[in-house]
Amino acid sequence: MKKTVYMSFSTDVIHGGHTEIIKKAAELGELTIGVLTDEVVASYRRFPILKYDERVKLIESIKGVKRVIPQTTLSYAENIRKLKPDYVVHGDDWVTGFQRPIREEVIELLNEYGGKLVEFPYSHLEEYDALERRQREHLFMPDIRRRRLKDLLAMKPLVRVLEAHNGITGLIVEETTVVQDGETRQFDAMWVSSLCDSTAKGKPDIELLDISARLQTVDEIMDVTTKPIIFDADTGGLTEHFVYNIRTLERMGISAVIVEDKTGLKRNSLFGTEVSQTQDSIENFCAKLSAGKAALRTNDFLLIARIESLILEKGMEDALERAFAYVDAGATGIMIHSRKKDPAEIFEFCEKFRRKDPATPLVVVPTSFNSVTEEEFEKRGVNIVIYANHLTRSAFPAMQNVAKSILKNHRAKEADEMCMPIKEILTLIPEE
Ligand code: SPV
Ligand code: MG
Repeated sequence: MKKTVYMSFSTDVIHGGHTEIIKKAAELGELTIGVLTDEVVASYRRFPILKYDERVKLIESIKGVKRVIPQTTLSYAENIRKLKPDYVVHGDDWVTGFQRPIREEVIELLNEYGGKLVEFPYSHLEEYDALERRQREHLFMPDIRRRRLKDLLAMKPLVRVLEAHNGITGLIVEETTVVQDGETRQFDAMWVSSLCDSTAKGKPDIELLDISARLQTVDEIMDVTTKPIIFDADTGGLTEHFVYNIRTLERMGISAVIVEDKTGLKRNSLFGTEVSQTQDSIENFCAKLSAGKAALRTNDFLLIARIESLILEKGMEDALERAFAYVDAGATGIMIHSRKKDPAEIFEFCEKFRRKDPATPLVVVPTSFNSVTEEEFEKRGVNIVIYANHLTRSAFPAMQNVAKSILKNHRAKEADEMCMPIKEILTLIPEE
């Protein structure tokens, strides 16, 4: 009987290196190719320029390919168990690096029934590397980048976002990957928080940084990363200004803006009612949203209205009334905020909102109600989870400790173990 062969592909640029390995694999037997779904590709490599269906068509048309099926995790386990191929074929580039555990799992699974892993030398041609670099360059471009949050929302039930406030924190959000249970996890997008942007500049979070300063931060992040950006626009300021600023944000390639329904001197929401803060009227805020929506030039950008009723203890009914009014006025997303540790009020809002509105993306910022997992949020209809300040809150205490250690010891030796080695710091910055 003819032997069976399995390979997996994530690429959206087919070159001679790929067709060569496919040819060799097909010589071993009947070849099935598992095409990684968009969600998996985006979770470990980069956002695919060609969507899954297109990539399937490309692979199907290559000589030697008998059949194409989806591979829905980076792990091969599901497809190997289903197909029990005689051979799994891969380039030898996964012997080291983050794919190593995936490879080890493949070997274990094959050993269970006597299958074999066949590895061909990976072709390191400069022109292939250049091709991949060019695809990546593409992802930096504003028109391509802007749309990506909407694409992600269509691709996966929950989008995971972490705050970034400069180039290096942007790179941490962009690059950090963990491999767990055959699955890779990364952050999908970045939050440019008013709190963290202000804190990084040593200023209070009271809408003190002007739009130029805020956009300078965004520009710095955009220069070195490709993931979509959600911009915290505080109250959006005067409607007469907001209509200009929202266009600028859209033109720069930001993917979404969140505006909160407060007015006057804005204070950080986590102060709640401990400081005086005023909520805008539904009418005024709806007018701001409608004007902002009308000013947009594309259909790619999300205008997310943030409801402060629970923060300001105005009650659930007020929060819900506002949510529906804001969507009617043109908001294309809703963020509900709370500073309670107990997530009950957030859950209640999500349930009641979803009963009437199953589609509008729902955003939460679980700084206080941080015991809730992403899976629980997903079950309750949340689409975007923003970890809004965690790189700021982790970095600065570490710096204070190092500063204190140097002062106490009159030298830096003791502080060294708290510091990343210089060699590692250098690897944080990707080489061009
Ligand atoms: C921010 O990160 O600046 C926010 C979220 O607006 S919060 O700090 O919780 O108000
Ligand atoms: Mg803010």
